[in-house]
Amino acid sequence: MAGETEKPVAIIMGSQSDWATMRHAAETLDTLVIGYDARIVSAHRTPDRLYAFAKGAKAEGFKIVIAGAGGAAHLPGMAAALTPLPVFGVPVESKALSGVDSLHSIVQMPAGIPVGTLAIGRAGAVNAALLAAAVLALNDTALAERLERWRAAQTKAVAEHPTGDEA
Ligand code: RP5
Repeated sequence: MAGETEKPVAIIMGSQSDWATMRHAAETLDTLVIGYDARIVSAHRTPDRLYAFAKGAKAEGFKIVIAGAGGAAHLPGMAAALTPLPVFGVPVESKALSGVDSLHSIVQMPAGIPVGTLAIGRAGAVNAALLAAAVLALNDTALAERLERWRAAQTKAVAEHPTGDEA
């Protein structure tokens, strides 16, 4: 069970196969020293688990839910319908349609139930974690400083000129 401040982020995903993508959200949270709990919660295969998780997420102490799913990706939207917490959706790259199906499933929410939708795949997973960090940093000065340092390091790491033989 997540503590009130120890694990403010829940990372949920529709399948074990989503972990290859969602682990990038976890690693980004690790870098910023933000606690999280990662769980497999499928809207289609484990609907009762989804209902129990989403209804209880706030009481568990979570502040933000990051939800990744692929294909007919109902997980973020269903979670958002069942919890008052902010939900950030990560479209997982699917084999059949390269994640465009996931993106459309997650981004096209009807007015009234928002899901903050990120990019397909790794970029979306990383950015979901960074967005969660930015929200949590509003009430956490130490985290705000860590996030600022992370961004400064990223800027510093960009070379002015490319290297290698590629044209
Ligand atoms: C979705 O179906 C999952 O989010 C996953 O992206 C996709 C495929 O799942 P597996 O068949 O690999 O378990 O529910």
